[in-house]
Amino acid sequence: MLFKRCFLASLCLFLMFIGSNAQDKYYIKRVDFGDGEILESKIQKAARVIPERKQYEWQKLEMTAFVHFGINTFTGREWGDGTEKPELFNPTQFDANQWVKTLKDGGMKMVIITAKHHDGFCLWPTKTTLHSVASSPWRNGEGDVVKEVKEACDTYGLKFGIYLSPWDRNAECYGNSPVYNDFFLSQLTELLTWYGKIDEVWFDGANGEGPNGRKQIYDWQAYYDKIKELQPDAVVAIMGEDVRWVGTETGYGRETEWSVTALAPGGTLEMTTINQQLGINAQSEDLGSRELIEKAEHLFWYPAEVDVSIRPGWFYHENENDKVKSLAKMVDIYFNSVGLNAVLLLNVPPDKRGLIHENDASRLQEFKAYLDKMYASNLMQDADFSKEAQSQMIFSDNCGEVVWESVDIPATVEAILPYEETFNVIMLQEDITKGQRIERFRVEVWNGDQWEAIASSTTIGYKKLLRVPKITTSKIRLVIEEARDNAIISKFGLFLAPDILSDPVITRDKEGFVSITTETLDPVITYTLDGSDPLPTSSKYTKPFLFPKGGIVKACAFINNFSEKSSVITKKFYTNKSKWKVISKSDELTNFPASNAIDDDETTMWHTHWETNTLPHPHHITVDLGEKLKVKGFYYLPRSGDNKSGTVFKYSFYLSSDGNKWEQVVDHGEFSNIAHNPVLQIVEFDESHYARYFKFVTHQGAYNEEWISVGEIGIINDK
Ligand code: FUL
Repeated sequence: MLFKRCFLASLCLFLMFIGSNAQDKYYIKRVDFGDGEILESKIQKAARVIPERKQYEWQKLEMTAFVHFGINTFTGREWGDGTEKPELFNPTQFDANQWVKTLKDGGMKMVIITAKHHDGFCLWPTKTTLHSVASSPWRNGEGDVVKEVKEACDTYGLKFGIYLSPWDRNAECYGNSPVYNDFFLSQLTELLTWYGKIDEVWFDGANGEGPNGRKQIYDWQAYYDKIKELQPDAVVAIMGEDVRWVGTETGYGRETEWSVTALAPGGTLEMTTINQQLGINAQSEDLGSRELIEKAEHLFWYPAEVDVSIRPGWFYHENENDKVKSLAKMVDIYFNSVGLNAVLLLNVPPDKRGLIHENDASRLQEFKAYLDKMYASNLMQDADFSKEAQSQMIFSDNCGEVVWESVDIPATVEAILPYEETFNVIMLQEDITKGQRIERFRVEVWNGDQWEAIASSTTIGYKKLLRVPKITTSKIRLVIEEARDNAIISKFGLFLAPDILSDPVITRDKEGFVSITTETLDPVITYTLDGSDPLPTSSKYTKPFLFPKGGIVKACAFINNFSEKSSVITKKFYTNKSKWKVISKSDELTNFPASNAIDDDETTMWHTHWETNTLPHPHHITVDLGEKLKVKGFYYLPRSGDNKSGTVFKYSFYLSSDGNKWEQVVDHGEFSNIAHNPVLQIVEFDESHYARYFKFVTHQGAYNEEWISVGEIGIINDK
């Protein structure tokens, strides 16, 4: 049997790290090239950059949880501005055990809590500021969220990490650099000494202060030194030296994901200078190609972490209870994070009660059940390797696991299964304790006559998962086409992942007709309009129906006589826009007129001039609703697709009943975090207003561009 369990894992790991082969030189975490070093020699070295032990331990966690909880949970915002009163923080049923148990049941191996977000409110009774739980009514000011979460993690055997935002919108000393650095170091010291072992420290790179804001020069080196002194086994993420932000908040990593990067880790001057010279940052598509290595003077083991929220926002918002990601989406994210050589950091934000909401909890359970079912049987378990494979690979025992090292590149590993098997997932892993080496590979199956390629890709790294259409065979082979040095494979697995029904898609046209579609063949789609979950007995969808006033449509697709169903998909529609008219706008491109912003079609947009004749902010659009409505808020939907150029960050919003006299309802508001998470923005006013006209004025773009783009803009009406 080729795949045995490793019972002496820790002992073996130690042996692996000191290296069994003395002539092999490895570079732990960093390699520096000599002047004029040729590419071949650089590539040889690149193949031998290996993780630090703590980075390797972290990588093996695969799935970790983020918990965004704090003052924003109670104000409904994504970024607080630091003026929130601590009295607002008052969860009524706070239960850290419920969080950690729910996350563990969802397959998570670590919990990272937002000890302090950008608003500066501390979830532990810090001595550095009064802006903390100690000034809140929760547990009469005696509570400590960090302590309770850490204790729950210990109870359930999960690792524990802290998020501490460097950007602090409350601290008075923020911007007075030496003073704030001391303040921040004191906060860090408390967190790193009061709660026992900390496994990850997460330093957010977000800093929203504008050109007139307070500019803080962070002393990153002092922060790193403090962590090394107090918690040497903790990995430091994002603005840290051990774990890299994958570059988006979508849940999707790169197909080519190198853990050995030219991107220099951390925020120190040395590292930022290296990155500036190479013209790269965490969001660059290429961080490790041969072309880049040719230019680079150093390489680093700097692996990717994919952070994404189970809901659209990072914090809990009641109006997102029905927007918890579907099972199909969660599984897709899994394959595109863990399956693309990254660690998944999935955010699950507790609600105002201080509990993980039922909807998130049940999705996590479904997700874990799905993965368990998929991994239940590795169809390669009893495979034999052909003679040819054995001549091309050296098989050796690595702590009870068989690893194979190719004697050359290209190399082919042909495996023969005892029986014909059906699979749709291929899993490959490199032994990263010896580096990440593979640059291109393909997988082929024997179709009775010849070898047929069923999948191909570039990097593998710690783990690569490839989804393929279901295939039945007893002969499969891996062809390693290109690698930086001999390839070392630690696992080759085949699995049968259960089918998931595609989610129904609910849309409404400008006239107010709702359509529900799905990619699933021969489904029965049922729907409700009263907020309840659709059952087999609910209204059956057969053709578009009129729904002009808006409300909630929920839909579910069933197959096999209702024995299998999709996730329930919810879509909220506001009053329809058929009577709306744009009566004034600052600018528009002919192909992207302002009217596209109110056509109820998310795929069209309003875009102002951007290449030539660009006009600066403010831009504006004024809309006549055609009737007087009770308006309790508005929404802004960024343009659809991956390109989010022109997304708006700062805006003002006005209402009027006659189009002449205007009331400013929001003065210089911000769509917090929209640059990294450009999802639907819902702004609810403190009170409703009767109005027939609205005006939306922009002041700043999310990417500091002068032009703007708007997928849709609309009002939220009170009926
Ligand atoms: C971002 C922050 O601005 C968001 O609020 C969130 O905390 C996310 C994980 O990181 O940079």
